[in-house]
Amino acid sequence: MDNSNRSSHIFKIVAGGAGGVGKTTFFLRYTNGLFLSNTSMTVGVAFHTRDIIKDQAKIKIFAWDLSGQPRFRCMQDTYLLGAVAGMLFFDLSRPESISEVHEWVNLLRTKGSPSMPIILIGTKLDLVAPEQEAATIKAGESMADLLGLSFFIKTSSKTDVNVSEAFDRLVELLLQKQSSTQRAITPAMQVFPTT
Ligand SMILES: Nc1nc2c(ncn2[C@@H]2O[C@H](COP(=O)(O)OP(=O)(O)OP(=O)(O)O)[C@@H](O)[C@H]2O)c(=O)[nH]1
Ligand SMILES: [Mg+2]
Repeated sequence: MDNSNRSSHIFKIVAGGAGGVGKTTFFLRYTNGLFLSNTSMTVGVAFHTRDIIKDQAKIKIFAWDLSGQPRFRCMQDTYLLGAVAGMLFFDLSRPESISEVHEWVNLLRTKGSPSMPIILIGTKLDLVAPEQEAATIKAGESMADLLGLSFFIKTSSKTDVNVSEAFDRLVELLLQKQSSTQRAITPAMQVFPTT
């Protein structure tokens, strides 16, 4: 197969959210296809990567998985530099964990790029009682609307629900953003040809 006309993209993504909500487990499911029931808390920051192909484009995802433990917050700012998107997490089976999302949005928008798309991910769907599911999902959707986030998605790393879908939708968004930026700068480049 001829790969020569495929473009390459590198997307640096940062992830945040309260301690223990399942960030690291989510990335391990995506990058290794595994579910770990006994992860240790992340010390400071962890790094995950995966290569994918979407719409003929070769994409490298670099994800910086920031620990949710407040004691590491002071050393995390540098990892936000150059990030093109954010993934923020809360635990659907522990609805109070959504209250930290606001603070994470502020951190990403002030120390990272103010215009970066941020998505909200509800984790551990497998632990949510059926009668509580509708209310928890509504809380996630309302929070995403309130904070101007790109979308909310419910997931389970344990039963592998919506993990790849969350990345697919985010990558699609980033590709669209990049192509609209390119369209916006192309006319100027035509005025000043380089040849
Ligand atoms: N049942 C269930 N448990 C999960 C799921 N995702 C994560 N867990 C468990 O939740 C616990 C904490 O997960 P982590 O991924 O370490 O949480 P974290 O957000 O990275 O935590 P910090 O690194 O401290 O910020 C682990 O015991 C996981 O196995 C899930 O989808 N379902
Ligand atoms: Mg972790």
